[in-house]
Amino acid sequence: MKSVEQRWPDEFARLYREAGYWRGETFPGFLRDRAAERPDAIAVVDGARRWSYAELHRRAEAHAAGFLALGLVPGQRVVVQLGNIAEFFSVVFGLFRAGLVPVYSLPAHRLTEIVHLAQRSEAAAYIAGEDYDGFDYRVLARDLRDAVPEVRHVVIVGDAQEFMALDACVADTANLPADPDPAAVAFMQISGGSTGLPKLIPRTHDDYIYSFRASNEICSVTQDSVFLVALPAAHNFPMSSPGHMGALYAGARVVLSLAPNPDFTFPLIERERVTITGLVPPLALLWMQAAPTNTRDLSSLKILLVGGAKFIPEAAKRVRATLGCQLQQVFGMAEGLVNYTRLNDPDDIVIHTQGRPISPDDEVLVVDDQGREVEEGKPGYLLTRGPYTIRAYHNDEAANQRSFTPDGYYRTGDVVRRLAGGYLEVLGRAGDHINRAGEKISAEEIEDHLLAHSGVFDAAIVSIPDPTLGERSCAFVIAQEEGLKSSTLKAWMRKRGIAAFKVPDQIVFVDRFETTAAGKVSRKELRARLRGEFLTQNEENV
Ligand code: OOB
Repeated sequence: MKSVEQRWPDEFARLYREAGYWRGETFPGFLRDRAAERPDAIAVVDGARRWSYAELHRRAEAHAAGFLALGLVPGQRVVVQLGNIAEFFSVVFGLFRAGLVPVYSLPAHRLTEIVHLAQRSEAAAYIAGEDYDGFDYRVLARDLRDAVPEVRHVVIVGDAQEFMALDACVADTANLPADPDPAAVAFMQISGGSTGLPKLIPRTHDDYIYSFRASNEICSVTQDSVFLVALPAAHNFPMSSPGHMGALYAGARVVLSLAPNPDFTFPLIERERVTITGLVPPLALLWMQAAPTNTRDLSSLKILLVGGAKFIPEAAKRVRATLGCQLQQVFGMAEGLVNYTRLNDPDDIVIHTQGRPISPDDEVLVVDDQGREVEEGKPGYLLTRGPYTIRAYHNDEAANQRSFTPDGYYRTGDVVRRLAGGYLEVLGRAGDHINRAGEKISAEEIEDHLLAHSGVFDAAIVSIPDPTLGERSCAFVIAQEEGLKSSTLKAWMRKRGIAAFKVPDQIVFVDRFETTAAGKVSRKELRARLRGEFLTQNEENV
């Protein structure tokens, strides 16, 4: 079994420690501290359930012992697929405490993605809720166990049927091991990258805690804050910018919403006096649209973070007038680097830029095709390294070769302009992925799925601008089966067990892909041309 590591060269690690970014804190360590300092303060609100810091800590410890009693060994990976429920926190803090490494998947993921994550991480266990949003994860668990027998343990929150119930997964905490090493990998996030299947992003206690501790300062999160988790809790953005982890670090209150739309969130904001939350642009638009007819009291909301995809200036301008709160744009990535507009920035910066890096030691390069730095104000590819940006993906040599420079910069794949003061404006992507309401979809991954259908001769996926989603996916398909319909293909894709957001929004059948005279064309060029042709033909409809 490969161990999970994330290593910075010694001289960088030394610098990051000396500068006080890496302080040797751990997830279980800070939860224990908060539970000791403010045991009765409410940590997590889930519907009618309110867990204090003491309660969350007690549950996490009991589960940590329970997980180890199953036979799991510190260092092993556990795929976690939980929605926005309180147990998300007792489970992940239990895993942290036991030195086990959560691999965060999304509730939308289905068998194909979960199998991939389990295999790539060599997971020994899977933890999910009985159902969420109408989907039964016990069925997925059975299929997973058939496909990947190495996943020996399944723990289910709620009615576990033949599996182990989370409530029963508790044991005496007397023999718990010491807290994990702060330099060790605490968990793995998944990348929304451009190529192939999702990659695994190992984040350490030291680096991740730094990112949200510093985010708390930038977003003025204190123990009096109330953070609303409207987006899926397992996403990096609502987790750490400043996110639920930032909120728990501050000793603040985390309020969970089962869905991100105003019907769910506005009543929660009123009831819990929510002060801060984060949204992707399409949801921010939805909230702004709902605000004029809204009857709920949203006056407690002070800060709205918007990120995950480009928030257009016209929309950014309207946040304060419609929702009565201050906007902070956030441009981040699960691999590390996060940029924020600051609370005291002038409106012009807040509206037109995606912020500047968290850390004085975030190194940012904006380069041309030859890797040479471009002048300030000129577009280029964004490269970065720093105290919370990974140096490698887990167990993926090919991706590491592609995604990191020899001197350790991460190639973000984003095209940006650097402006005065280090502010960044995001202009687009170099790679071929679709940013669908903040969910990143790899064109290659979906093409591979389509090509697996016997009626498909060839397929290319492109992103099309969409007024609500920001971007939607469009598949160009050359059929080799008479009468193949897009509804059939979509239904077939859903049955293959992939996240619904990856099923193409639109399928266009074509006779052939025009190639150059030489007959050779890169997928990238092909996608660009198909997209261009689509946009010219459908100008008024996009
Ligand atoms: C966040 O993380 P990921 O890993 O799902 O996606 C990262 C990518 C970036 O490379 C960029 O292409 C895009 O999402 N992105 C934005 C953006 N924020 C992210 N593009 C334009 N404008 C923005 N404000 O999406 C994420 C992680 C932490 C905080 C915020 C977002």
